[in-house]
Amino acid sequence: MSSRSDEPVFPRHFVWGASTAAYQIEGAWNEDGKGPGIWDTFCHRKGRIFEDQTGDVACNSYHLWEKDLKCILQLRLTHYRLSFSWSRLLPNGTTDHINEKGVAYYNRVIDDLLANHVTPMITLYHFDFPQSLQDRGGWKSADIADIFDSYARFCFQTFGDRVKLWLTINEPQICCTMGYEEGIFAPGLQELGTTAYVVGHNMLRAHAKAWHSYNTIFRKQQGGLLSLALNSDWAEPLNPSNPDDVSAAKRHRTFELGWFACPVFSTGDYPVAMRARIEEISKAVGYDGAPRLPRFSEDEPPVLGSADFFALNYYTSRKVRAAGTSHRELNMKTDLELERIIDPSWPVCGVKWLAVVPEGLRKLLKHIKVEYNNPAIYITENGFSQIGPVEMEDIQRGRFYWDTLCQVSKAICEDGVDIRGYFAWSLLDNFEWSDGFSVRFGLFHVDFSNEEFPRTMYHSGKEYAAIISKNCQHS
Ligand code: GBH
Repeated sequence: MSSRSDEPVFPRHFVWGASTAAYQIEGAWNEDGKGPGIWDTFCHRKGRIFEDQTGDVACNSYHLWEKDLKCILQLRLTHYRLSFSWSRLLPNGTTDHINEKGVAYYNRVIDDLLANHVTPMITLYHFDFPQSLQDRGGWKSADIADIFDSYARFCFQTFGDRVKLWLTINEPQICCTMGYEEGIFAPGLQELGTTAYVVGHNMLRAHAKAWHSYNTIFRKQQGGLLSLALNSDWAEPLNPSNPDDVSAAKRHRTFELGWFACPVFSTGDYPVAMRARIEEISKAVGYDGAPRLPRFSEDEPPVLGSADFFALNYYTSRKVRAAGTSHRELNMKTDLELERIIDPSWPVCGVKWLAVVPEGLRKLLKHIKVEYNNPAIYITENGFSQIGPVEMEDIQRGRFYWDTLCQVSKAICEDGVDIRGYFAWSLLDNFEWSDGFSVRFGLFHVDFSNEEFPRTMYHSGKEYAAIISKNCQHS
């Protein structure tokens, strides 16, 4: 296969998807036996979220699933990525109590997808952690790994006859930093020093246990694939001829992607440079406690190899400059000692963090190929947001999908990256975490002021659908 013109081309069985997450779309936060999650608690406290909005109702997808299905079919997606609300299935987080109505809801979604020849990809945990487990220490507590493993086994047992693509944890790096160190995301903790590393460690332990459970108990019969979704920006040095910037950019990649990708895909342990850096900074700050970055135990299922494919969430890029920190407290900022810069030539859309850099995705994909032994890659999230007055004719966003998919096509055809699929974030406008409903990522517009929550395809959705229909032979 070769690309002759600017037209993107894709392998025959390329997967075309869109993604959502339970808390962002479902609503029905306390209905039909669902237990509370940390995002319920977080949003119900005032002052956390844009205009104190919540996901209590969101897109009401719990009641309006048929509308979502119509959107999926209108786009002619081959795959749909959604997440399970852990506390809708297991209200207190453990298998002591199973909520049959939650099981029935996801059974219906899965069965409807399959009846319409759409393949589900399920994320077991996308930020909405059960509150009762949070009350017991959440991801800080070592025993969470076994509890997660039981939840995962329950899901494989219940849904795995039909679900063949699984993601355990969505964006552990974001959960650790934003949830436990910066406090911008639930559970809203601001614990400096070691917490983020401990949380990340328990997430990796949990993930590895779930993969091994799948591998030994379910794989033979169910034949599915399992991974975890890792987020990463593309980072390059602000001044490529300044060695300090070069190593700062490398450090950025190591701490963001390498933190989780290296143990799973490369060495079975954290990056050597990450451990060395944390030790160096800890020493410089005068810290003499236990090592901040934990070690994996030989008595536990190995984390190396605990993924059947590489799942990547990519949104943006940064230029990176080395920058000393003035107040030397122990946190990830001090460990990193760098500044992240948006190149003035990059258009920024919607949210202020999202500089549009499609070529950064291609560079990142190539980096993953080289660094992590040429894995099969699914791009499990990528998107572009709108802010302010709604524009149904979102020409710029339509162009974004085109440009991005051209870069993906080049990564496949020219760089030989093994990319299996692309999932747009998101199927629908939805509850965008701290930004509430002020930021819209959907291929479909949702009118939140109308109690029917009508979904209407944006121009960009049509563009995406056109690329799909051109490149995909539907069975
Ligand atoms: C994903 O997270 C989530 O998986 C998804 O649920 C979410 O809706 C989607 O992206 C869109 O945000 O301001 O430079 O310090 C991406 C996580 C967290 C990435 C905030 C950008 C801001 C970094 N995002 N982060 S910055």
